[in-house]
Parts: sequence; C-alpha cells; structure tokens
Amino acid sequence: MKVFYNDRQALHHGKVEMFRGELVPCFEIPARADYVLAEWRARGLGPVETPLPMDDDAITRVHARRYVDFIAGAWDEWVALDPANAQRDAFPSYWPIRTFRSDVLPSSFAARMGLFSYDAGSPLTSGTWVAARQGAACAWSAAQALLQGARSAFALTRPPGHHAGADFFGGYCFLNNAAIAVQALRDAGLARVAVLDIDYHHGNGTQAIFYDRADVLVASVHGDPHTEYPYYLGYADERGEGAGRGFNLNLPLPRGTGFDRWRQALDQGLQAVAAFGADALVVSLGLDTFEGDPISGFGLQSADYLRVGEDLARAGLPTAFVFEGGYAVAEVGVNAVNVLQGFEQGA
Ligand code: SP5
Ligand code: ZN
Repeated sequence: MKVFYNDRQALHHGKVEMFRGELVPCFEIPARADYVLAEWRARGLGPVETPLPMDDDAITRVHARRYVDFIAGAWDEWVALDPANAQRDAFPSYWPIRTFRSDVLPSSFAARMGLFSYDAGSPLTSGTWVAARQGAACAWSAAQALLQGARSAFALTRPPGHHAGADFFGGYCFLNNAAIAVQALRDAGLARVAVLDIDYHHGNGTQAIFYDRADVLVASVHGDPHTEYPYYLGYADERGEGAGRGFNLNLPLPRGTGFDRWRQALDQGLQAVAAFGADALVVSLGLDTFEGDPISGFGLQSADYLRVGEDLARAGLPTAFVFEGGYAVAEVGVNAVNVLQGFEQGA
C-alpha cells in the first residue's frame, strides 16, 4: 500500500478549543500522525512517500475560490489585527445563522471568520494553510496512485477533512481531503466513485459537497446526530437531492454501540457501494470509533480494526484511505494500521 505524508502537516498545531465554556487543550494534535507513522514503520509495511506537487485546481474543484483565498491568508490577517495574536489561535466569534446574509463578504476579519465556519472548536493557527494544503496533496496523491493501478493507498492527512464543506471549516477540518480525492478520480475519467465514511462523526462536509450528484455515492456510519457532533446533519432520512437522490446513505447508531452492531452497519454501507457499481472507493478513516476515544461513544477494540480492513478489502475496489479523526492518541497508530494491514491481508 502506498502511504503519503508530509511533515509540514505538523505545522497545524492548535493550542486550545472551546468546550463547555472554557478553552481546553486540543484533541486534534500533531502527535496523532506521529503514532500512525511509527506503527506503520514498526511493522515494516513499506515506504512513506512525500505527496506529489498538486495544482490549486484540485482544491477549487471542490472548494469555493473565496473560501480558499480566505483560509490561505487568514493567519496573516489575524496577526495584522494585533501583533500579540501571533501567540494565540484564531477563532470565530460571530456566525450568520438563518435570516443573515452570506452573499456579502464583509471587510471585517471576524465577520469573514464566522461566515466561513460553523463551530468554535477548530482553531486556525500559523501553519494551518500549509498543513491543510499538504494534507490535501496526500489525498490527491493517493487518488493518483489508484489511477496508476495501485490496489490501495493511504493518505495520512492532518488536519482531517470530512467536516469541511465547499466554503466552510469546522470539526478540526479545513480542506475536505476525501472530496478532493474523489473529484480527482472523477476528473481522471472514473465514472462512479463511492465514499464510505467510518469516522465516529457524520461527515457533513462530504455529504454536502456531493448531495446533488449521482456520480458520487456517500455512505456513512456514525454516532446519531441527535446526541453526537455535528448534530445538524447525518440523519437517516437524508438521501440526496435532485439528481443525487438515492446517492446518500446515513447509518446513524446510538452512543454505546459495539463492534457486532457497528459491523452490520458497515456491511449495509458496503452493500450500497456494491449496488452503486463504484469504480473506486474512498474511505474516510476515522479511528474515533475506538472504545477508548476521549470524545466519542462507540466500543470498537483494537483487534476489531483488522476485521474492518478485511471487510473493506472484500469490496474488491481500488481503495484510497484518507485519515480523519481518532483522539486516543497512544492507540490511534495501532488502530489505523490494523485497518490498513487487515485490508492488505484480505485483498
Ligand atoms: C474529524 C473529527 O473527528 N472531528 C470531530 C470534531 C468534534 N468536535 C467536537 C468535540 C467535542 C469535545 N467533547 C469533549 C468531551 C470531553 N469529555
Ligand atoms: Zn470524528
């Protein structure tokens, strides 16, 4: 399996996020990727490659130009407001909820920060743009590897991506890495691409990006948004709209769900992928389904991830894995690499 990572992704290093009225240390930290790399190397599974140079077009095929321009320049704007901001993560404070306008681009930085985001848990830091862009390049490179005939590839993306929409960040995500990989596969001529999102949290950004499209199936197994982040999307009745009707499948499960029940939902997702007739599969690989995850509520154990990889291999498709969440940092390497090794053994 080809693996892509660039150490500049560690430059996205948030200090704190808002939780219950106070700023708490970030869950999404550079060490997450270090543990995955260390585990991959410890098992002697192969080289880790630096991503290929990627054109900005690969990003703007998925993301709005004005959003990309904003994120690329946001840190400099933040520091220009006050030199002391260089020591502080940037957060939004205002959001244009229903009845407000989103067509006007205010000159205020704070106003644009809120226009392009939906939570206070996703700090923007000095290295966010460079890191997010390199992460996206990893996902794009994984797509290129499949196009060149690889059976599978793994993009070790940080920051993660599946909560980012065409023109907003949130949920620790800035660029939708999985969507960028999907679009690269489509643009290279594959007719149908499926996304299977197995992060604990619903991939609201990915769903929104492809919601009206029949060429991309999005299937997701996740915590029930009635109680779990991102709350406002991810319900079972969201089946797609317009030409995309029937090409979105949400499989929400209650907090506390263990592996046997979770695996049945995964099988439902895989059946949908098979019925769709996908030419390639992009897996949004979150490991926050782990029983020890500090912010999530499923009960998967480390050995279960080997079975997950085997199940995914049985789909028989060229498969790009894109790293998403997983915050039990000391275990995230074992869990992620178990999926990848299970896949290789099952393939
Ligand atoms: C990619 C991804 O997994 N993003 C998840 C974003 C979740 N943001 C909300 C975090 C809520 C933190 N809850 C802390 C509970 C501590 N007991
Ligand atoms: Zn997650």
